[in-house]
Amino acid sequence: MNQHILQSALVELALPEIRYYASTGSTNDLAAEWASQGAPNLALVVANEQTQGRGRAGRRWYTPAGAGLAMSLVLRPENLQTTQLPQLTALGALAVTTTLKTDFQLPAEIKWPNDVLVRGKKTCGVLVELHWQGDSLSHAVLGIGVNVTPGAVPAKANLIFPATDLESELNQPVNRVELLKKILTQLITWRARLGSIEFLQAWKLHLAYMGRPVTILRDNQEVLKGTITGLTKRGALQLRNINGTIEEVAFGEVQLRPQ
Ligand code: BT5
Repeated sequence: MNQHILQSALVELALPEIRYYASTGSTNDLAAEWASQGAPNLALVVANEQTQGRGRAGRRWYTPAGAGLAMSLVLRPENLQTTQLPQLTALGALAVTTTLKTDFQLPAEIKWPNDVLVRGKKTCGVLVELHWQGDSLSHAVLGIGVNVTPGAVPAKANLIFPATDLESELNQPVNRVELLKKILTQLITWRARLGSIEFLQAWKLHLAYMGRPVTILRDNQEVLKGTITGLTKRGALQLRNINGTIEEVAFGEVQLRPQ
């Protein structure tokens, strides 16, 4: 992977600008910095390695050199409605899930709110960061990390949930640039449908643990237990608790575990 290869492979997508880095701290940081200097909507940052890759709530995301995909897209508010902001994480997860299902025939699912699982193991994580100027959104950065080769999967001691990579699940090599192109193609398609019924239905269709009992944790403390029944219009998770009452979990710093 290099700047030239990326640029020629992605030419059909007509992205305004692409920046490739052999190694960087976090692509989300680079995209945010670039956005603050005027990067256009859909400006793309890709790195071969991240040394300070981030998950949510200060957790780490591992991207060793040559083993995964690490990318961040700048999204500009003039192209976004406030009600759509919580769905940006789903946009990333849906783009990866539909790519894995359609182009690789893998049984991919979305572990609400931000993970993509293959056969119950985490293969991808999404991190959306919103940057505000006072009350108005300056830009959003949508970051996606995908494990491509076994080298991308951290040691068990560093994991809070089982993980895997695409090559192990497929038992064949995966070209990272082609994978990136497919994910971005899906992302651009779903981006145009953000907030639509079709978007919500696809998200729901790919939800992991639908109809199954799960536990919701916040800061490692159990906050709710119930059976997943679906999603609200805005994308909050719906659970039926032990009393039969439907409760909603709004997007936030929560973690979901199967029981
Ligand atoms: C995420 O957070 O899953 C969001 C990950 C987003 C990464 C992308 S890469 C491009 C962009 N630039 C960044 O700096 N970040 C984004 P969370 O749900 O908080 O999960 C974090 C947890 O996942 C960690 O605490 C580990 O247990 C686990 N983890 C870390 N690296 C992993 C990997 N490569 N594969 C599977 N699990 C991993």
